[in-house]
Amino acid sequence: MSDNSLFSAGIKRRDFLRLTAGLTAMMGLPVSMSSKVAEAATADNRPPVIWLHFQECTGCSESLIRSGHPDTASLILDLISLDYHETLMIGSGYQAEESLHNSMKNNWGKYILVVEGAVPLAENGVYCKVAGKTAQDSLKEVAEGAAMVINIGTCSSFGGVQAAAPNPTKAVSAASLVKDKPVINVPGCPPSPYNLLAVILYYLTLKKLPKLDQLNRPEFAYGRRIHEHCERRPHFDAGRFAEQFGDEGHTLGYCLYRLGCKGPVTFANCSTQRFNDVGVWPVAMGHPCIGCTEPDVMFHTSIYDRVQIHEVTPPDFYPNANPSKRGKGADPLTTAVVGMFAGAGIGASAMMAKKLPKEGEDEEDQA
Ligand code: FSX
Ligand code: SF4
Ligand code: F3S
Repeated sequence: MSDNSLFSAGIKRRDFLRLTAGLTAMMGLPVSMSSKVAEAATADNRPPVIWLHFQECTGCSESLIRSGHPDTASLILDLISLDYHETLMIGSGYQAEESLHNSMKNNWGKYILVVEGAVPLAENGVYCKVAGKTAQDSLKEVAEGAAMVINIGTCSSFGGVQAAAPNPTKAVSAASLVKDKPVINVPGCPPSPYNLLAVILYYLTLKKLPKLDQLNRPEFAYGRRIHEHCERRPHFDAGRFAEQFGDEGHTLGYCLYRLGCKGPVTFANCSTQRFNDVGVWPVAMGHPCIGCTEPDVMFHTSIYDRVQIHEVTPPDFYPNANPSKRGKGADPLTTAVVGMFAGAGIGASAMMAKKLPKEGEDEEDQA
């Protein structure tokens, strides 16, 4: 893709540069790399991508193609050569199969395989077949010639809803079946399209995978808990909780922990990156996080159950308790005090509580 085709696709240069600068920061790269990222995004070396669908709801693809401004979908689709995608391609039947096999043959060892959905193993995989082949066989065949495998969504990363008890089709993650290729998981149900875009851009810019966590997720996107950067966090620390949907606390934007929010045990960047450029994410909309990026949370615990808080990490904006160390992050004492209070379920550190307005008091009254 050339620079011109990207901009003629309706993406304004200023928006594009702003986006690549933001993505550079999100990927944990120095700002000086921003021009390299923009260069990689406009270079003429689109990697071929084969996108397979197994057991899922197509929400991952939906989330991608319905992304906002600048149009993330256009960006991703312009960055890659999407040779096969069952729901987006125009061709069907034998024509579609031919395009899959041509792409594999012409790009053997070089294409990126994106997998959406889990793989059922019960009864020889009969519960998910495309073109007469089971999901398991298709995955094996296409993964063999791939340079790397990106599992998009929680179903392909961890099994998702299909693998929830009693798991009648014996669904497993695609990640668990691919053993001899670099695998990167981009979970979320659905995942943020920015995370897929950032993974592809990182790979195109640096020709390697980003640093991964123990669940093969890119650390730049899944390295921190939702809870650390949640706008409702001061309410958690102050012990102010919504007790029921629609009650006063809920209306006032209090913490959703008691409604079952899984933010304290969920690693993802929803609270910072947000979705679709309109600044929303589930918790901002008043819905508790359901832990959709974690293997053992969503569909494994009920939505309204409260998670155990073992370790409370203070948000970045906490002042340091030790004045001589201010500006260097929270010291262990601050962390311990915050953790002790929150862990005991009695609300926040006195420090934060002092800073927050009391019930019925305006913030301005505090100043
Ligand atoms: Fe759906 Fe994707 Fe959830 Fe799964 O997203 S949004 S069920 S992660 O595979 O289509
Ligand atoms: Fe935000 Fe949920 Fe943490 Fe409350 S428990 S601060 S709503 S992430
Ligand atoms: Fe999922 Fe929680 Fe984010 S439910 S979309 S990880 S806020």
